[in-house]
Amino acid sequence: MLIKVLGSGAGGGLPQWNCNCANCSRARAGTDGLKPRTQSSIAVSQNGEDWVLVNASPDLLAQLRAHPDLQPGRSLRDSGITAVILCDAQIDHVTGLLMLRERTSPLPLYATRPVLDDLSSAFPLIPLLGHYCGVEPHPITPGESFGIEPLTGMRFTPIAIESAAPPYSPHRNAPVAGDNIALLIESVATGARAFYAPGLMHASDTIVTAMGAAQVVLVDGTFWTDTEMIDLGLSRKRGTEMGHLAQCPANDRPGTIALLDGLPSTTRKVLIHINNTNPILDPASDAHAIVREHGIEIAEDGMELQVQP
Ligand code: HKS
Ligand code: ZN
Ligand code: ZN
Repeated sequence: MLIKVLGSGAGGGLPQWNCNCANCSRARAGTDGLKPRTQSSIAVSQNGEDWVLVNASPDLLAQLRAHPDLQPGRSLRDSGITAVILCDAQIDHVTGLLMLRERTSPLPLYATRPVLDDLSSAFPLIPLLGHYCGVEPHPITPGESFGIEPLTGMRFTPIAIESAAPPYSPHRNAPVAGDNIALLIESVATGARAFYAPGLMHASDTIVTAMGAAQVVLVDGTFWTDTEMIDLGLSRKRGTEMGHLAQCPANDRPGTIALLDGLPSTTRKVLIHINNTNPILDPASDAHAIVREHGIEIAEDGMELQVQP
């Protein structure tokens, strides 16, 4: 099973268009080795020809151009992207659906009921796409595994997580189960398993178990500290208030470094959905060194992860 990291950044990417923080300024200038990052999304395939997109970023078209291998070219109008699975309804994870409107058949879209509801009302991408290719909605339920037609031998298990519905959602302040999911992706034939959670606020026992069962874990790398945006004067909210667990411990709770330390040393651990403010993006920073000392990788656009049992 192969995973391609199409985008490794959080919403806004790196550099973020309106940001002049140290990371964005240096990424813009092309100095100091800070690589630009598009907004988070991965593509997964078993056979290298049929791909499922997990989250559809606003940068989708640029990401597809950067990955010609996602284009098998089997007919005059064709794409390797068979279906899209959504982890939530955040703008940085769903806006790319609009970029798929030229499809010649309805887009198979796998998402929870609350996410499909948000995309049918508050941010009505689904009815809107009805005027173009149309959407074939497949409601998914946390805890219930599903398959996707042409991707034989692959199974997907949504796991409910505590995070946050998007700011525009009617359940922003009244969360419901299924607003956010993590995804366990497996190849039934080989036993290869990957865990993907670009937004994670708290690791429940179910989440820890799912991460422990995977050979590759891609997890929320948004913030280095819980107060990162506050400390920079960029927000009044903590990471946890925005649905993101930081790498460092906070509020008497372990951070993602400690969480990943609890996994077997053979597990490949990767931080993804990294915000432009996060010091780990600077290869010369202490934060970067600390993460690497813990055997944790920092996702980059174009990164390929071969998942093997
Ligand atoms: C910046 C943004 C920070 C950022 C925050 C979040 C906030 C919002 C919410 C996020 C993301 C990027 N790039 N989506 O100003 O530096 O309140 O739910 O998900 O991708 S969380
Ligand atoms: Zn985000
Ligand atoms: Zn910045």
